[in-house]
Amino acid sequence: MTTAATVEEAAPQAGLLAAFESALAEDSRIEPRDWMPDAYRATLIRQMAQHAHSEIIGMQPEANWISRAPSLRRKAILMAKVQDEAGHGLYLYSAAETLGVGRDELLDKLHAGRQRYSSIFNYPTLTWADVGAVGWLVDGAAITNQVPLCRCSYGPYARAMVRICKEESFHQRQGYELLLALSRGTEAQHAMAQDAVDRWWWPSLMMFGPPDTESGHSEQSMAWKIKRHSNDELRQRFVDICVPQAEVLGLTLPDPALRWNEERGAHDFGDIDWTEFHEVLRGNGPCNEQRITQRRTAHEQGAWVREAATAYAAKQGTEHGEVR
Ligand code: BYC
Repeated sequence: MTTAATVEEAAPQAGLLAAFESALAEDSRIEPRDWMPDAYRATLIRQMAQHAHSEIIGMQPEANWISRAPSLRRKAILMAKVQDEAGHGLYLYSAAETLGVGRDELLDKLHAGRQRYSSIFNYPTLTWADVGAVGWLVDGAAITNQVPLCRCSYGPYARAMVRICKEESFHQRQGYELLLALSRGTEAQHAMAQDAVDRWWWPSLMMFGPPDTESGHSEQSMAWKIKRHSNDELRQRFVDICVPQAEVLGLTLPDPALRWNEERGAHDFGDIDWTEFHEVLRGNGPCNEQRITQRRTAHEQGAWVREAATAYAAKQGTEHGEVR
């Protein structure tokens, strides 16, 4: 039964919802102090946290090669890239904080296995060529997915993505250039590059998420203009971008079904092994255990830094006469 009191409560709520919906319709940004539906906030927290976690876990497979980079130039580039990933994590955790969740809380959830990070980082980087394949394919897939996020309806996320995408495009180019050098190198180097592409191609396609028919969040996220394109649309775009790039590289994409479809104006490609994707999401990928263990250890070992920073901030506050 609707009472007078519930009608009164519902009226301002309806006004707020209308303001939120008209902001979306006008394509203007929702900002932290604006009213937003709880489910919109929760969806953003889930996606942004998963994204931030992916950035910091993504440091591991590449950091694995810093000490073995084949030249000073390659080492400097790789170190800069891995540092950039840490920075991307920071932008994203900060953007998530504007939704009312602290970084500590999000990290606790990651460490407890209650929030995800991208499936792609559960694969090993076995050879130096993997650094190239990660740059070309993983960062390439990331850019394809993330450029539309620069137009995400939530302001802080959209703005963080602008800077992240600029840096990601440098990452993608370094990977491409590295693979090109290997592909045009000795026979053994070419084979190493091909082997890396063979192993990273399919997992890169999985980064875009499940097919549209199984993507539970897409429809609502697209209505809210958090996502601008569906998982399958972006995956198709990525395949179409990669095919001519692979030709220039002189490397073969490991999919016999890959061919241009004149009618669709796009490439057809083979079936993705979704069982593998779901196994990785369930924690059964080749490196899930290793990645999360290393992350927890790094967090524990960094406790003294957080304590020192807190003590320093408190001291600064006291010296300036502030009460904290
Ligand atoms: N891995 O309904 P769906 C980077 C989950 S960082 C794991 O389609 P949504 C980089 C999904 O969370 C790359 N889980 O979901 C860093 C959902 O789980 P629940 C990270 C995945 O959110 C360092 C379920 O499957 N990029 O590039 O609408 C070095 C159903 O999926 C994955 C981002 O995070 C996956 N691949 O769409 C180099 C970008 N895919 O809630 C590079 C931002 C799906 O049902 N995120 N799931 O348990 C997004 O754009 C979207 O969240 C996704 C998924 C397209 C990934």
